[in-house]
Amino acid sequence: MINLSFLQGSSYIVLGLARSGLTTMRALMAAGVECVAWDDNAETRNAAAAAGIKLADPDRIDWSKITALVISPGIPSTLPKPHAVAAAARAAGKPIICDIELLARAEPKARFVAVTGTNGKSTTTALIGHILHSVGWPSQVGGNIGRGALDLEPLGLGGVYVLEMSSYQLELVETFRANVAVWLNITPDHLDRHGDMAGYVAAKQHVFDRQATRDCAIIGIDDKYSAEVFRWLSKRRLAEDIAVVPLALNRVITLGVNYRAGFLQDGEGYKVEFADLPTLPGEHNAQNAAAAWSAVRWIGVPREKAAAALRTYPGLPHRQEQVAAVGNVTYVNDSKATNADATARALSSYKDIYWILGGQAKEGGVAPLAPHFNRVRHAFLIGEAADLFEGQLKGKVEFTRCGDLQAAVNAAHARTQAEAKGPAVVLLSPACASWDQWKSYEHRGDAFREMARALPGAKVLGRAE
Ligand code: UMA
Repeated sequence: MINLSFLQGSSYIVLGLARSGLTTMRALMAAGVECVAWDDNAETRNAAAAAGIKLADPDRIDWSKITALVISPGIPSTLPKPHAVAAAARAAGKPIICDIELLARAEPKARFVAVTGTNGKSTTTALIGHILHSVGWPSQVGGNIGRGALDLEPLGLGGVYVLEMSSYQLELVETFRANVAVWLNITPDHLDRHGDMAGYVAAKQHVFDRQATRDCAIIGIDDKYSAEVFRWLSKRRLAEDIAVVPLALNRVITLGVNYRAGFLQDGEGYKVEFADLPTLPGEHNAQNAAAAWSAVRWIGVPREKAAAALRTYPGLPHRQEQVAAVGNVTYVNDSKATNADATARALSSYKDIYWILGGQAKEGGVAPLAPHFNRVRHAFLIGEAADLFEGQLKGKVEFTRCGDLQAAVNAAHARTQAEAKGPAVVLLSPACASWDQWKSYEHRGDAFREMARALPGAKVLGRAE
């Protein structure tokens, strides 16, 4: 846990009591810092009170005595409508920050790597953490990837915090400075919280705030918004002496890293091949690897060691995670793919796909995935989106309406046993949120993993979750 005793004498309100808020309260309380908390969910509040957390009464907060509001990133402080406590904090002129700001203040001697982007940020964050761990570099991984920033261990001088940072968190820091800022890509997402695409880009762009001499900005430049941000960064590089490392798909770029599936080449011409790794399939993972490579090289990891560590990356659950094999058929859990863009990445990584999709559809459904339909042997529809997806697949991909995930796994198993000749993939990549039938994408992915491993003749692949 991060030591916050330097905050003694100040007073905080913590809003939201899930992963971020709970760890913040624990760290503040352990350090003897005055703090109270609130959560709109009564059950969560009661559980927190039972664990010794002092609750605030949101209608009776004396803001004159409060130093700052520490808000959970999932709670809006501006758009679409500020939470009442956030609005009150703003009216009282109090800062609204997140846990990562407190981590930055608590660890002024450590270095920080911040990873952002619409897709790939968890993999890149985990990959950087894996490489640093493999070479014995003192480091900790947290943030949006799932571990609250104040739950991490103190590192001090020489240590490196590797933080996945969402657009929400980037809007809630004041002094945080990323010594290495990684921007992977950007496509429309979370527009309700940022108003429009320009607002979303601006929020993510905060990852480069306060960067100064000897810091490094790593940026994927394959989409038009990111290419624009790269142009802005390039001007800044000259003015502020920041290293800027562009990453580009399959084209040679000076002072950058180019990549394609299973392969990257750095600005010095050094090539790293990691083809055939089940944990890093596809071009999108090559971008993640190129970003992680650039980050650890900047930190100081020798390139041979970084290359060796890329090859031992174990992968993350629910992201193209190989969970089981029945003969030649591999079962892949990509439950984290809750939008078409993420599913496109999975579809482009395999051939002969038996595709399980559906849930709560996002705008546009699976229409943007049409260029990948030729890789799909059969689709199995689940959840609320079945009507919409049926219309979008009709005449293009053979499909079966299955209702729920168990029925889809059974149907996919039966069909692959009957018709798959060579290697094939049963891919759960829903392109939908899970909430119509599951608590979360993790819940859905865990269920898929169990179902696949329970099939007759199944061999367990990957980690034993
Ligand atoms: N709550 C209220 N009032 C509200 C809304 C929520 O009291 O109006 C309460 C809820 O009852 C709940 C808590 O706030 O108890 C939830 O807060 P939260 O949504 O911030 O959830 P945490 O568990 O604290 O998780 C947050 C991040 N969540 C979001 O940004 C939505 C986690 O990212 C992050 O891993 C975690 O902090 C630790 O840093 C998740 C995420 O979905 C993975 N991120 C988005 C994404 O990746 O797309 C940005």
